[in-house]
Amino acid sequence: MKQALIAAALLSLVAGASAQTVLKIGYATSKESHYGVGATVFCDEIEKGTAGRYKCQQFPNSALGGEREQIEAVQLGTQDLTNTSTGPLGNFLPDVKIFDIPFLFRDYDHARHTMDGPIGQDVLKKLQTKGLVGLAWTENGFRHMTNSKRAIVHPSDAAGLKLRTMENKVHMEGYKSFGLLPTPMPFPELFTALQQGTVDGQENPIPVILSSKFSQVQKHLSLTGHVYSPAVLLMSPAVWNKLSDADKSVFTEAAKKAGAAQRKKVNDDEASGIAQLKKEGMQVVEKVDGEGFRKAVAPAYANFAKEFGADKIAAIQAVK
Ligand code: EAX
Repeated sequence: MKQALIAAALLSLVAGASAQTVLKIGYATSKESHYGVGATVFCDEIEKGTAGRYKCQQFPNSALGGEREQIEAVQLGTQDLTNTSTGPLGNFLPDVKIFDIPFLFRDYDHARHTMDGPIGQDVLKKLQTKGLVGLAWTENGFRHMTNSKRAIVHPSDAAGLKLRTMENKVHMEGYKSFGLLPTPMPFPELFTALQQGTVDGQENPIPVILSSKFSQVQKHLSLTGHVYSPAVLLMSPAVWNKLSDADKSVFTEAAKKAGAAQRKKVNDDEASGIAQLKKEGMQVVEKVDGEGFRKAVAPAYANFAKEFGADKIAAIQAVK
């Protein structure tokens, strides 16, 4: 009897020590891309920090679906984690949409300080009210236009082009003011749409243009930098709520490190990516008429002010 008890206790100890939860994490681009770099740092850190009780299985290249679908799955708890752009996230939590206003952020420092400061952290916390745990802001980057028709220098060059956008109303409204014809479409459909000419162009940060090999299907790249594209590491409350406080801080710290690594990869791609894309045959307009694009979108700011509050927009613009 006693021996049986000891054996049972030993067995459960062994089982406990080896109990391992494998978390599914999905993202749009390749494992080598900025999202993959962030995801890998996160996964390594939680595995280390929990002595192997948690590890990940990664699903790059939109294997688990488009970003809207993945966010929904995380909300439902059928997927544990996603590292996603905020493109469709405003449809879940409207507060996120303010960050999608074209030409809101001056540069990377401004955007990162805003996301890491009280304004960004407040929105990150609010995701909880929509059944999503925002572990940390990561990053997609400033978005630039590509197309198969012509070099874009001024808004007049953009006018009339059919441009794929994310499922994002703020982007669509802003881009209409450039004269573009916005066509929302999930990312996994984009390469084929470009290849078949269903749309003339698209806009994405350099890390996405590089890792998705858009140089194969787009001739022109213009460094418009017309909007900042934040990204976020989202976790399902179904998993989060089961974590001990100690594990929660392991996950949060891991996510912060992931965000830092992802931003560093964005920096590196920005630094070396233009030359690479030229080598792959793209014609690059580096000196875009930024002033012209800013002026074109200025009237739309009246609507943005109505939707988000002029004071909220000004508060972001004032971040140093
Ligand atoms: O998050 O849909 C998009 O254009 C996104 O920028 C891409 O999926 C990476």
